[in-house]
Amino acid sequence: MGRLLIVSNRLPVTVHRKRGQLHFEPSAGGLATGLSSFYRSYNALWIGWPGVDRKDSVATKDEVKEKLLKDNCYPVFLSQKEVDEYYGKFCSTTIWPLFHYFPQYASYSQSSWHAYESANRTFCDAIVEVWEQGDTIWVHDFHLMLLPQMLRERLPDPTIGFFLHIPFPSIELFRLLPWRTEIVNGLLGSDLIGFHTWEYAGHFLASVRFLLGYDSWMGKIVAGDRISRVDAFPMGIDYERFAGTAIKPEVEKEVDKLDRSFKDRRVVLSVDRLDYTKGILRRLQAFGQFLEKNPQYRQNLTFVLVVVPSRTMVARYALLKRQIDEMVGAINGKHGAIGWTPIWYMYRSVPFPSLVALYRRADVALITPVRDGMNLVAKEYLASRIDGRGVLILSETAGAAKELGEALTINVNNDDDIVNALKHALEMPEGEQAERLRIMQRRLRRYNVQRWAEDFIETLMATSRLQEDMGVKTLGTQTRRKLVKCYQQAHRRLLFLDYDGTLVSFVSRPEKAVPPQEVLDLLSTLASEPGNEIVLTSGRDKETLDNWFGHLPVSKIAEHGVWLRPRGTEQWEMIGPLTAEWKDEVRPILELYADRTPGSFVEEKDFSLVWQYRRSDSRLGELRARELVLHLEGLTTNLDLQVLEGNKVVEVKNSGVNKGRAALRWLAAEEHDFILAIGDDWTDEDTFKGLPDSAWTIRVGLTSTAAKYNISSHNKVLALLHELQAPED
Ligand code: GDG
Repeated sequence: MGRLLIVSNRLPVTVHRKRGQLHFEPSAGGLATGLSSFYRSYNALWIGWPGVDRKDSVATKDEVKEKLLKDNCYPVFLSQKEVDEYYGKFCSTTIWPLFHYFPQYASYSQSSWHAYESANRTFCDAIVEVWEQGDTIWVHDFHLMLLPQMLRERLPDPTIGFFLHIPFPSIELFRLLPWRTEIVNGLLGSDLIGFHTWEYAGHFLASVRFLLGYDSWMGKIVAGDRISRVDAFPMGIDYERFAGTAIKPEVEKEVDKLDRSFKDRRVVLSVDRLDYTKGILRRLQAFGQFLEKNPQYRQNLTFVLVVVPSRTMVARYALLKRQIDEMVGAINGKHGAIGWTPIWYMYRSVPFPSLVALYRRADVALITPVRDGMNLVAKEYLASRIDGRGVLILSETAGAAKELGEALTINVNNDDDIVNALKHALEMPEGEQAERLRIMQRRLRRYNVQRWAEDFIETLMATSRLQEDMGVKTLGTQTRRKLVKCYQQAHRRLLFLDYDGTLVSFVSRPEKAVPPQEVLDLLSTLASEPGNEIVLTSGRDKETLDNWFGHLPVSKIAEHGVWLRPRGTEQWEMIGPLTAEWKDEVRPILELYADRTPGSFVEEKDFSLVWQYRRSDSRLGELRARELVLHLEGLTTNLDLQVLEGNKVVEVKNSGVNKGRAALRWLAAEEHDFILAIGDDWTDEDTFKGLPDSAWTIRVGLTSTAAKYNISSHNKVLALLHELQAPED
């Protein structure tokens, strides 16, 4: 494998200018701290903004670049104005509130969207500069959601992974974004898209289905001729760094110092960036109520509130800061006493050893975000509890709650919930604390940040290999040329062509898929070519096929092989003796499912019944389809029927009838020196399997198949058929 190019808005190193000198300092934040140990152990280059203005002098930029390169970092220079518009506005006041379920705070401005596009393009240019064949690109977070698609357009066949560190919201919120389609398309440029939880991944898949109509199967989305995989990778922490630091003498000293200050008091701790998503005001309110309801804890309890300054230039954050200041003042004023301040409030970033010492001394960590992609502080607190004591209280709306089932989880909007959880935590027997901690620590130690990153990269590689395997089966230019040549050199040619999904795309109502003139002309030309026999192999009823294609010199197979009509004949033939009495028993069952599933309906053919759910909500449809198949299974064995689940349909028909069996009729009739079959679903698999080895078989859509080749869409089928008619070179 080549290098790993990690791309994020900020580099793990930030450059400051102090008194004319450049200073290089580690960046704050979960991503930078979490991944910095991993990337140093890997053959990696980290690409991002170092905090330096693009308008700075060439000499400064050269110096920054040179120094950063020594640390395997590569700078993307953005101007302050760009950063203000792209980060300060689009990222902070559009994406951030909307994705954290604060739509009322989201603003939508065309100019900041343009800045976002342009910043993504600047990142793209920087990556194109350094990318080499074999490098893998891993893009991080909501600042760069357009980047994967931009890169795919500029680089030859790159492997691209994307990880979103914040929640992906439900479609009901995501659809509010004016540029939702662009964002989804941008992300789909990736081979692998990772989220912290399956809930977020599910929301993304629902948005893809809603906006672009692409379905997914086991987290795989087929978009055009590529597959994007979506999966959950709950980000871990550098466990040993916290557990190891917690026993260091300097931390012991800090803990002793804290002990002297707090004396025997119990300590509750919270650590957050200043942000309305973190639920700081609600937490303070609940803490005030706790003191009121539990006077026995007055004088005996201290709440250490660490708030790290953030986005201070945004008005909403400045306001929040004032509100926190006021509320802390009010609670301390109301409950405090000489020698006891209920809330210790620190509005600053604390040095790492002090942070770990606080984790170690706190009896309870009170982490109550309104929404949080993951929340690493919760995990860090647990890792630092080397003494086997301590209780974590965590909002159920933090991604971390999905993994930390042994924490006390609360609904942040319910003050009583927080008050009760605090009491529960403070009174929890030590044995229970140790047991809960032990289970969570074991999990965090195993799936640490290193494992998380490796897991992501391994899955990305597997997806990329899958893409390659698909590529091998995908009908490429050379194979297509060979096919066309074979066709042109042959004298007796037999072509089996499915209709829906193969010559035209699917539409919501089957009767609307009237063949376009282009398809009719194409079939007419192919069918009139001397030596050609065209067989339309459809699931449709014979009347529809006669209406649409009756005037063309083509043969037809209707109802997936029930009826055959060789060209030039007057009558349809039935494939064998079939019965239809069973329909009276089966129809009411299908109708029941049609009533229970909005948008679905029952289609009746001579010898089959079909429940169609293409227009239904796809999750509900799939659930009902499974139920229906189970429901029908017992019944149909007695009646000699088969139940088949297809592309948004469940079909019931007589056993032993299929397109493959029908196709034999033409194979037996005469010798052919060129046979081609193209189809898009399971009903065509019988045809592929029934044809001789020499036949060309092609499945539309990038799914596994008995056909020799895949082709991505019906448009490509039409292009291929047009090519067949072109004169030989
Ligand atoms: C995103 C998502 C997701 C905080 N205060 C101090 C300090 N910190 C360190 C913590 C922790 C990190 O900052 C904050 O972690 P978060 O999990 O809150 O993450 P964010 O970077 O804000 O943001 C979040 C995360 O990405 C990872 O995917 O969990 O949901 O919003 O590591 O220790 N460090 C020091 N002093 C402090 O005062 N030294």
